[in-house]
Amino acid sequence: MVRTSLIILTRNEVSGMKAMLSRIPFTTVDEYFLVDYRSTDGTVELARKHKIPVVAQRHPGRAEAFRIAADNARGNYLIFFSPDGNEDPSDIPKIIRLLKKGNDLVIASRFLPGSRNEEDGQTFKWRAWANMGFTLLANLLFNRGRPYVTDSINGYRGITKSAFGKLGLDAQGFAVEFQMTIRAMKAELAITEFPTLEGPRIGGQSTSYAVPTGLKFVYYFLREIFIGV
Ligand SMILES: Nc1nc2c(ncn2[C@@H]2O[C@H](COP(=O)(O)OP(=O)(O)O)[C@@H](O)[C@H]2O)c(=O)[nH]1
Ligand SMILES: [Mg+2]
Repeated sequence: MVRTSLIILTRNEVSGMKAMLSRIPFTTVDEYFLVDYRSTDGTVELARKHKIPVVAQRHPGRAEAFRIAADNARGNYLIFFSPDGNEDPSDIPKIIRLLKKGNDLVIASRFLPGSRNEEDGQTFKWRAWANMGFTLLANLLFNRGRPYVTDSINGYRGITKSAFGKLGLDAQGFAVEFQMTIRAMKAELAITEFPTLEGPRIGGQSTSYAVPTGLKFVYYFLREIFIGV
């Protein structure tokens, strides 16, 4: 029986994949596959060489990748992992444990005591500050009276397939995690976090550019207000 599905999200991530392959605890999940958007750097070939099934994505964006992943996954628990170096693969069993305990959404947080985020040690932590601002607003508007969520946008997370289906996520690109968190708050799902250690990117390049991504966040945030509960 397939209960846990590990989904690896890639868009030209061959260096990170090479570094992560031996560290991903594949034996702790029931199935795993890659959702890849048109990588041209050997990511897909590397995955195939290691017998990792590949689902090819036609339209770009993490949101689209999440939806394709949920359509293809056979498990009740979906774990999203990005092999770009930022995410610590040894957290995967923690996410599974917390889902199996009955949580609907489990987020690896870069802002809880004991965690680390990529910008720690820098004077200007633009990304972290923007994240904290969006996260504060999401909590104030949509999460009243419930435990504070500290990292509403981290992509490193797990969710039950049924919760994923209920949320009807229709965001585009990098806003999907933020929309997922807000809608989980609105639906009063059980959300929990645990501290994670964010590592530096390994090779490749981020395609999340601060200004367009930030504007998307503002748009989707306002949209959630207008849509209502
Ligand atoms: N499947 C899929 N993965 C993507 C897409 N865009 C980015 N990714 C992956 O998502 C992860 C995070 O992307 P990245 O650009 O590093 O964003 P950042 O971590 O927020 O800077 C990486 O593993 C990327 O390879 C996409 O359109 N489809
Ligand atoms: Mg990243």
